[in-house]
Amino acid sequence: MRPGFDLSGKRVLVVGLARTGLAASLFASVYGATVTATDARPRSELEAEAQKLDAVGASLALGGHPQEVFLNQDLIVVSPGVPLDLPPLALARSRGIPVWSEIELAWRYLRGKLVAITGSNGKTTTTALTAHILKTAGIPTLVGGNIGTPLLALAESSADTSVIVAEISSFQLEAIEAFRPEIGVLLNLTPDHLDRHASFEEYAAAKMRMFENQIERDVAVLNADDPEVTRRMPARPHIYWFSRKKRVAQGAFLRDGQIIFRSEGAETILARCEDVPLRGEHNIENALAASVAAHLAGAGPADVARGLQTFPGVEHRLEFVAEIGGVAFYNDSKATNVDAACKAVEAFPGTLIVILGGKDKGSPYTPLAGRLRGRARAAILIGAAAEKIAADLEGAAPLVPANTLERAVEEAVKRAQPGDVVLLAPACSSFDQFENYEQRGRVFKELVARVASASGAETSARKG
Ligand code: UMA
Repeated sequence: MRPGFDLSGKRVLVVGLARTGLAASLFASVYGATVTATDARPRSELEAEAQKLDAVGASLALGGHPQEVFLNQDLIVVSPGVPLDLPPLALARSRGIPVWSEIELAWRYLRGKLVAITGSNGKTTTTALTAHILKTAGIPTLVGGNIGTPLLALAESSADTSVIVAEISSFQLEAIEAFRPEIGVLLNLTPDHLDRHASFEEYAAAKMRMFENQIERDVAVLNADDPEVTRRMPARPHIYWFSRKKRVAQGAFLRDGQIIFRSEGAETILARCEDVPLRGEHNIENALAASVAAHLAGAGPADVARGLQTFPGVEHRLEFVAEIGGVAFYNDSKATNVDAACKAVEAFPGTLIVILGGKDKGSPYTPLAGRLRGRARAAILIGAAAEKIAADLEGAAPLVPANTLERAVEEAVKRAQPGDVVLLAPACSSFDQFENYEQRGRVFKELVARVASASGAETSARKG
C-alpha cells in the first residue's frame, strides 16, 4: 500500500516550469492545492506555461526564486534540472518543509505496478523496449519519466492493472522519500553529470536510492557484468542479474545464441540473440535487462521474442538517418556522456567520422582516444567543450574544429569516403547550443537531409 499525499488544501511550490513543473503545477491545482510556480526565467520566456497556470489560478514567481515563496509552503516539488543546493531550497529544507522530486508525488498517485529503469546509459532504449514488449503481450502499459513524459501526467490514466515503465534519472532520485518501484532496474554505472553531483560516489549513491525503499517481495534487476553495480548490490529485494558474459544463478544470460531466463533453478528460453534488432554489444545488455523486467512484469517468452523482433528503436539513439554516396549517417544525439559516445563508436567496426562536443559535464574524454585511434578519419569538434576534447584526444585522430553542428556536417561531408559512417555522438549535453538533445538530433537530421537533396541522392530506408 502506497502512502498517499492529500494535495487538497495544501500550499505547494513548484520549482522549474518546463515539462515537469508544468505537469506538477497543473496536477496539484486540479487536486485542490494552492499552487505557486517559480522559475529563474522571466515571463517573456514562459508565456505559454504562464497562461496555462493563470487559467487554473496558480501564482507565479518568475525571473528568479524569491526566498519568501519557499518558506510558506507545505510541500515543494522540484524539477529534475533544478539543483537541490539552490539556497532557498536548502533554507526550506532546514525549516522542515519537504522537498520532493516529481516522481515522489507521482508515485503516490500512480496505480498499478511500477517498473523503474535507471543507469548511466541505455535507460531510454531499455525503457522503450520494456514497454514495447509489455504492449506486445497485451498488458496495459504506460511509459514516462526521464524519457520525456513526466510521471504525474500518467497518474490519471493509470489503473490497478497497469504496468508503468519509467525511465528514472539520478536527478529525480536525489529528492525521493518513499518512492518504491516493484521492479527496479540498474543498467550500469559510469561517470556522468559530474557538473552537478560532487563526485562519482555521490552520483552512484543517488542512483542506488532506487532500491532503498524496496521490500522483500520487490525485485532488483542488476547488471552482473558491471563491477560498479555488483559492488553496490542492494541488500533487500529479490535480485535478478543479467549478464552478457557469464551464466547467472537467477536472471538472464546468453547461451548458444539464446537469451535464457533462470529462476529458482528452472530455465526458460526467452528469445534468440538474433531477435535483438539493435546495433552494438551494449544493446544486448539493454535487451537482456528489458527481457527480464518485462517477463517479471507479466510478458511470456513468446511475447519477449516478438517484442524484441518488432522494436522500432528509439529516436536519437544510434538512429540511422541516411546513406548518401555510400556514406551512412547516424544520429546518436542522446550520447550525452563519454561512456555513451564510446559505446556508439564501438557499435561501428569500420572507418568513421565522429562529431563530438557541446556542454562539458566534468568527465575526461580520454576513454574515447583508444577507440578512435587508427580508425577515425576525423573527430569534428563543436560547442563549448571543443578545446577540452581536443586536449584529451590529441594524437588519437585528426581533430577538426567546427564550432557549429552545421559546419561539422559540412566538414564531415568533405572528408567522408564511401563505406564510412558519420556519427553524431557528442559525449556532452546540448545546452550550450540547443534546447535539448532532441533538438540537436533533429537539427542534425535536417542538415543531413539537406546534404541528401543537394546531392540528389536517394536516402535509403532505416536500418540498424
Ligand atoms: N530552472 C530554474 N532554476 C534553476 C534551474 C532551472 O528555475 O536553478 C528552470 C529552467 O529555467 C527551466 C526548468 O527549470 O524552465 C527546467 O527544468 P528541467 O531541466 O527539469 O526540464 P524538464 O523539461 O522538466 O525536463 C525534465 C528532465 N530534465 C533534466 O533532467 C535536466 C528531462 O530529462 C525529462 O525528460 C523531463 O523532466 C520529464 O521527466 C532530460 C535530461 O536531460 C531528457 N535528463 C538527464 C539525462 O538524461 O541525462 C538526466
